[in-house]
Amino acid sequence: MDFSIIDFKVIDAVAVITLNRPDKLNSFNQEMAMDVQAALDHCMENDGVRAVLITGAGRGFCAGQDLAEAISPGAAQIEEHVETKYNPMVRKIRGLEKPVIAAVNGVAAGAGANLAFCCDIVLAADGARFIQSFINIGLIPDTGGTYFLPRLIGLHRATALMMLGDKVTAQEAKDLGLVYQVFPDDGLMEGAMALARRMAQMPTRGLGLTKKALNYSLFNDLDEQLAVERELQGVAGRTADNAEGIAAFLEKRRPVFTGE
Ligand code: T3D
Repeated sequence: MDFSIIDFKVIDAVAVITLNRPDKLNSFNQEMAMDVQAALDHCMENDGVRAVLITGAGRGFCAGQDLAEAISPGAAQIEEHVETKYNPMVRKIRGLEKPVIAAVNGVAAGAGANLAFCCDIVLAADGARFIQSFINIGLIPDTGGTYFLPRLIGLHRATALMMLGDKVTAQEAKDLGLVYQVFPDDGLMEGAMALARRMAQMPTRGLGLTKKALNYSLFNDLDEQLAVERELQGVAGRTADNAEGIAAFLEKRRPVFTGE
């Protein structure tokens, strides 16, 4: 597929989406947001993609909205901007029934930080930084931040990060539970690709259904969630990968999952 801003390639069933405006720390202009949305659609529609990796070119991951292209203060269109540019990316990442890994290679600010936090697994380079920088320009956190952050780290910590706009290091983010693993700066992509390749060989439907169940768990009560587990287990239990997993166990061999 051809994109105007992002770099997109599929390697060993891993779709690698590289935000590619390095001179602007990969901040989101309109074209890049539309590219990311189209790339996520492609990942959803294409069975050859079994895991997705999002990263940034150059020294930044993503500095959020391109402030040179921001809607002028007070303009009525800002709601539409959020609805058409940022909200679809969050919905597509959470709705994609395949694992989405963020490999945060450098600074992740504003919508860039929250784009990472709505992914399934967040990896970071040692030198990466996360900033809820919205308040520094008088805005509120968007791109799902007010939904995910309090659920990930608790209300008070999320409030402090969002109200103060303080920089969080990769290690601090790991200690907070926002990042799964921190790599040396020059080892991030190798580590991230190894994880993505591993996940691309796993039972894709099982991973997707796990993600779906976790999405529901963010707002369900226990009884509702038990019902979700029952229903989705029924789906997982009828996949070819479930049959292969059991057969491989009984035959004492490594399973070969096809994602079906
Ligand atoms: O309008 C709507 O739809 C509302 C939605 C809003 C969503 C949001 O994301 S709001 C938050 C927007 N983002 C920010 O406020 C972050 C602004 N950037 C920064 O605070 C800093 O750049 C960083 C802390 C991210 C990194 O600092 P540093 O010192 O490492 O780099 P730098 O020198 O500030 O930036 C390097 C270049 O990138 C520089 O360009 P230059 O001078 O070399 O030509 C800088 O202007 C550019 N850059 C960085 N962030 C942005 C940007 N250009 C446009 N927009 C940016 N967000």
